[in-house]
Amino acid sequence: MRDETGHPGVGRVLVVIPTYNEADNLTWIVQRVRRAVPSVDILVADDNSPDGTGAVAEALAGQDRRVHVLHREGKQGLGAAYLAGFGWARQRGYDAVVEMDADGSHAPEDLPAMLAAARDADVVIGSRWTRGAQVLNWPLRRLLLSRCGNLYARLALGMPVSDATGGYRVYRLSALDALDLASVCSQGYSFQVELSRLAHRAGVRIVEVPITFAERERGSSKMSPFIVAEALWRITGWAVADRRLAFRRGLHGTPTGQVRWP
Ligand SMILES: Nc1nc2c(ncn2[C@@H]2O[C@H](COP(=O)(O)OP(=O)(O)OP(=O)(O)O)[C@@H](O)[C@H]2O)c(=O)[nH]1
Ligand SMILES: [Mg+2]
Repeated sequence: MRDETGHPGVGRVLVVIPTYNEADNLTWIVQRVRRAVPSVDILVADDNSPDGTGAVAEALAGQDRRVHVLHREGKQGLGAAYLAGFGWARQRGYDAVVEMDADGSHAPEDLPAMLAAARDADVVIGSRWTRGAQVLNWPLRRLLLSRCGNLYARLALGMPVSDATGGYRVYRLSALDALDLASVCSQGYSFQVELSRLAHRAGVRIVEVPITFAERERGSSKMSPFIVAEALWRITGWAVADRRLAFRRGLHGTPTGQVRWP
């Protein structure tokens, strides 16, 4: 029997959309996903948004059986919402999850190319900083923050990834199973860097696909100085821990298998 929720070469795909006060954006983004890739299911992971996003999500789920809602108690950060979404997907036997913002920055129209790349990859990162990508309407300070943040992450952590902070991704569930998700502690942007780091170290196949990223037009950003500071100190902490471990290994010749990475 044909699996009507399957995407060719990838299997059952769940697009996880975390929301906090995105009532003005959610219907628009869900409709665009449904048009761009009819084969996927959608999970809205809402942190009890005061603006009624949860009710908008319920209305969408009532009209479309492929749209689901995960109501969470309160605002606990992007990372926690995604981990809950990954767990939801695992319990229901999905083969891959997609991370996508609700604010329109991640164009659903780019998803077919990302899913095509996922046929031969474990993790697909929709990159703003690879050849062919476009970033529309971002102010200079955001461009600089993203470029510098990515440069720092790449150099500090030695990852060959152009957009380690980017939040538009496809993960195969089998790849997530290879990562120690219980160790993840990031809340904001650093969640994306932390998962990139875990994936890189687990040796799973990471591929980047150029995307067209656009500044949000409606609703307000949840970016904060705390989120930027968290990324900075976590990346620095991981880099220091990596170097200490490499030094200890050099000193004692400790086999990799006996070392627990921080
Ligand atoms: N469930 C949940 N979703 C969140 C939380 N914080 C942010 N989000 C959602 O995560 C996505 C990204 O958040 P944005 O506010 O767009 O943050 P950003 O994209 O890093 O920043 P901008 O580029 O300024 O928009 C959006 O869909 C938000 O609604 C949270 O604490 N819980
Ligand atoms: Mg955004």
